[in-house]
Amino acid sequence: MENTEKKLIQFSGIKPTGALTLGSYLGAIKNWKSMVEEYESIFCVVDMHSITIRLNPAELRSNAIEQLAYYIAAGLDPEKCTLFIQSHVAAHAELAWVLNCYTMFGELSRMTQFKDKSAKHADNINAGLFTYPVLMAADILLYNTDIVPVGEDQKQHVEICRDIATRFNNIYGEVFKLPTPVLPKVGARIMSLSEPDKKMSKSDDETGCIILKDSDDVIMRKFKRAVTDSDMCVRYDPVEKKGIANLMSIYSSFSGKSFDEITREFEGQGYGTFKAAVGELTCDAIRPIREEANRLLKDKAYLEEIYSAGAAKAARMASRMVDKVYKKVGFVKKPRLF
Ligand code: ATP
Ligand code: LTN
Repeated sequence: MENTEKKLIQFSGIKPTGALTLGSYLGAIKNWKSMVEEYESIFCVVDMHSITIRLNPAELRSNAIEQLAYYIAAGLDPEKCTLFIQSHVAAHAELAWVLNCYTMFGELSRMTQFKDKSAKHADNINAGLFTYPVLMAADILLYNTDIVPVGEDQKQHVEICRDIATRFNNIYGEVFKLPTPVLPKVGARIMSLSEPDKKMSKSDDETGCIILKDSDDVIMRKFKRAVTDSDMCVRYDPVEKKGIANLMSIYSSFSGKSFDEITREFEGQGYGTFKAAVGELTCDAIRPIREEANRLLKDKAYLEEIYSAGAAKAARMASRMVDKVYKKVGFVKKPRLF
């Protein structure tokens, strides 16, 4: 018998501030893909979140399209997922404004990402950087989202989203569903290859960060230069052996092998052999994605079709929530404008 039960909803997004990294692939996209059959899936290219830092407009536009191509190439089938660009669905900005008025200055001041980014961009601590988690809460709450698959650094933002939703619900009744952050078991925090006590991040150093666009040669070179230790034993110890623990997480994430299995596999072998093995596994996993993304990028009309259909579907879902929220806070019912 056909299962007619409604699926739970997963929603997530990535900023098109640069090329996608191995960190966002293992921490987010790979996990999204593993849940597409089980959940109704909505994935967004969050371009509005990207302008809290100064970016070249042409670059932002091409990053957004490229990111969409990578979503599809990584296996997020547009027939099974709603894929869209955030700025195409006005409801995100509309709900974000309302939620701004239900979010406290104090709670936003405690956000780790705000503290980190304002230290890094001390000359441009704009209000958008501060209220960034409110827009993210709007993204999530618009779609009655059940789960938000993200890397570890975003867990705090999903938690503040729950706090904002709870505050609103306590005043107006059960308007928002409370979302749960879902982190991958391995790979929730991939570290930089050159500075293994820092998160791998597209806005940081080039040698420590693998981007999905990197050629096999570049990927192998970056792994060969990865910072390790002088102990020469492939053993999982994220405190004393950060570099090796990070490489083991990458290897485990791609192979599905446990840390013990990996230790046994590389027993008595030098770090050189292990680094090359992690590099090869990464190349084998990423190569087909890169090739498919390059193929898709030659067909701009197809990509436009996907993001247009995605935005139309997302806008239909999101406008229902905006209408409900506007009514709750006391706005006059919107007339039909055209
Ligand atoms: P930026 O450097 O511009 O802040 P970023 O490289 O951290 O960006 P995001 O766009 O912020 O990437 O992240 C996209 C998603 O990937 C989020 O869910 C985030 O938690 C996850 N993610 C990013 N980097 C990593 C990482 N190094 N390890 C695990 N998950 C990550
Ligand atoms: N803040 C996230 C990106 C993001 C997001 C979202 C993730 C924006 N809106 C909604 C999950 C759900 C980041 O910086 N990576």
